[in-house]
Amino acid sequence: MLVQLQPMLEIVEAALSRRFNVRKLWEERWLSTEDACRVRGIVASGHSVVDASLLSTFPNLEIVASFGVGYDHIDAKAAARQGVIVTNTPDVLTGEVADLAIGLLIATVRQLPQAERYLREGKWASGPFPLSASLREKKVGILGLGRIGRAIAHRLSGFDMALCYHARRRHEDVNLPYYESLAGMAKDVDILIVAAPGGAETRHIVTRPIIDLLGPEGVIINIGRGSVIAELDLAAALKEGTIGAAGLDVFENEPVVPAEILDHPRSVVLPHIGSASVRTRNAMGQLLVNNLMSWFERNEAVTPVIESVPLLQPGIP
Ligand code: 8YV
Repeated sequence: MLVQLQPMLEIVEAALSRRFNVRKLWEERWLSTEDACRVRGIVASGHSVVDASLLSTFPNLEIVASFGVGYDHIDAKAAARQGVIVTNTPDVLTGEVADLAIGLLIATVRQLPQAERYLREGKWASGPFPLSASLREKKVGILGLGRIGRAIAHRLSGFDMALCYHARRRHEDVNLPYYESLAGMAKDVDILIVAAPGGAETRHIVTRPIIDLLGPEGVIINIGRGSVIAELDLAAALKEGTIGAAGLDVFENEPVVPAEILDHPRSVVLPHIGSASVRTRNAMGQLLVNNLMSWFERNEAVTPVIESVPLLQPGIP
């Protein structure tokens, strides 16, 4: 038996119910102890918290299959201690999220949503839209050089802009300037693109001093996780003008967006749509289903997260 924590795409739910006995936890709210013992898999998505206490409710749990690449909502270490593997949906969304980062970057710097609103509000007849900032001759720093950070760098390499990155370690196979310190990079760049995953290690690594180093013309783009940026610091920096603009697809307490960010004339805000195309969400759903099928048919996972890999190696109990 599987328990599903939240509603999912119809085609994912249909594929799951064709193959498995699925219980929808948000509808039932409660399972008998007998049923809890029958649960062998959890189907989770980006917002369903899977902590040690939930994991321990299911003594015969084998797998948590999550919809999305980020899994900061799942305690993967606690799962590993319980012998439970966790899978996510990497790769299939990389290009989509990187495309969105580029769109958000251009929209923020060239003020595309603001210009469109100007036209729709009938203001064009009374004069041209005010001139925007420019991407030309700007230096971009990417925070986080995982799959998505790399795909953003790849796209930006065609933009004729200076690029660099900060990550936990230097990536020897990448020919871009590396900054060991985030502050060092923030001091040198005009635009900071956050492509780092969420979780305890990256929580609030972008705080007011880092934001201020970008300067009053500086721009921050976030398509990683809202928790990476101390959001109230960003709101204050925007209000006080120590940073120029922000383009955000992710927030600390989604779907809540602080009023100071929402109301700022140079903020561009999106409702976490990085991977949200029909094509990519279907591919993510298919990968989630493949992980479950492969686990229950062959005891193999297609895309286990790093914390689960030791559990899948033969010889390790
Ligand atoms: C989804 C994401 O919005 O993959 C991720 O980590 O943040 C997004 O692709 C989310 O997973 C939907 O549940």
